[in-house]
Amino acid sequence: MRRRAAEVLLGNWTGASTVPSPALYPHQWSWDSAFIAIGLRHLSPERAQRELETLLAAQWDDGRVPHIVFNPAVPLGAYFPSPDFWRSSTAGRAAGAPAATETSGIVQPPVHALAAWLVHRSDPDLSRRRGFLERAWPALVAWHDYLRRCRDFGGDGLAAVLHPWEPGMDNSPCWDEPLDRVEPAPAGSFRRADLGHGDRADRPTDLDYGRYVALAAHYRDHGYRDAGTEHAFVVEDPGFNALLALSENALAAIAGELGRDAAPHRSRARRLTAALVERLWDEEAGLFLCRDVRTGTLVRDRSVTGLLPLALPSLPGPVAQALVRTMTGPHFGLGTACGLVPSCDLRGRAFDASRYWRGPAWFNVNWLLERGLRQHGETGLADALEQAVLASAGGSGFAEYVDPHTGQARGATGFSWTAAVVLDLLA
Ligand code: 9YW
Repeated sequence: MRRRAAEVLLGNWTGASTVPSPALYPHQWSWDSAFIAIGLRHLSPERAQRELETLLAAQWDDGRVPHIVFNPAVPLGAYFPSPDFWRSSTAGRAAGAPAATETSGIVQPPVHALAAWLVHRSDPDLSRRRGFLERAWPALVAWHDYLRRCRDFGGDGLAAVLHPWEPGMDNSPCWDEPLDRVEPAPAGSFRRADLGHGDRADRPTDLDYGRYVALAAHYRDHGYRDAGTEHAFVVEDPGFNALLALSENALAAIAGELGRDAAPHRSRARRLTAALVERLWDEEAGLFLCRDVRTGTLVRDRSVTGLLPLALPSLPGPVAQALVRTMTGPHFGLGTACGLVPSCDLRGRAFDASRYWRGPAWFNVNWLLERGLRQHGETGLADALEQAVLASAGGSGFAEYVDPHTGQARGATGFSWTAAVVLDLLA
């Protein structure tokens, strides 16, 4: 199993970073690289450091870490939206996009400080010799500062996402309502590349894509400015903010290693955790919900993003216990209907066992939940989930995602973060 996972991960290495999937996603993706580095550290701590360094080298001057760093050697038609759509080096100039590297202009969940800390710990001597944390520190701090300074649209200390690609769960049912306001780009105005590599039934719909394109084009046409631009889609996502809090804790640990002041980062992690509970916790649903900032209302759909705060060590005990009940109850079925936690409510109006983030189980998310369970003393459930992740990843050819009922592969196989979390669990 370890050998097969290593083959996947090393096979997807391009020389400076790792692609999520050679055919479907032939560039570098932000949160993929964080999970990849967490797995890669068990094969080559130096490569794991380089994975993160390559990503952080494409950071914008305003602090944002772009969701895609494009490989100039890959033909434009291989992935859509390609660099000529995002035009970061020109359209993103005022926001400080790099001049020599093409990137997207949106972001993904901030798992990077956590990844950097875990990578450091896998070989502290090498890390110190290469000055890995010392060099990553300013970039990681600027990244979190960007989210705090530019993305607090709700004014409550939580970071908001401006595009369904930003929380990393593209077609989650939670975005249906806020996306209703978005006029889709006309069908003939763009060409999807993803359908050449995946089953249409496993992917977002054309209507979804029309809206993704319209939102991204609007952001681009306003110079990727956050303030002073009318944004149709503004959402507070619990998973995104839980990962930010987790990464603030990691920054505190990194600060300790570097002899810097850890206190501000610890207190930010505490404040984020408190804001999550205050603003997004829903007692009746038994999980965190997303908030549509434009209307000020909570979105009622249950998504796995609402379970991710379980990864936070300082979550109040009763909240953690309620999350465990929800995870193992009829809506997510862990240990009964499902071996892995599905991406959304098994009983929800939109559940679809094949379609991307509307039902299938994903491995990065289950890795985070396994850590959360362990952290909150649920050893039996964590052990069972760990075994299920390993069996399901191995049995599906390291699939991108799986049918949560049958474990059957969906999307691409030989997927990097699936192999990476396997390596980490086996270590
Ligand atoms: C896209 C690369 C990315 C992941 C996202 C996933 C998908 C589609 O693939 O995004 O075109 O960016 O939803 O979480 O990072 O694996």
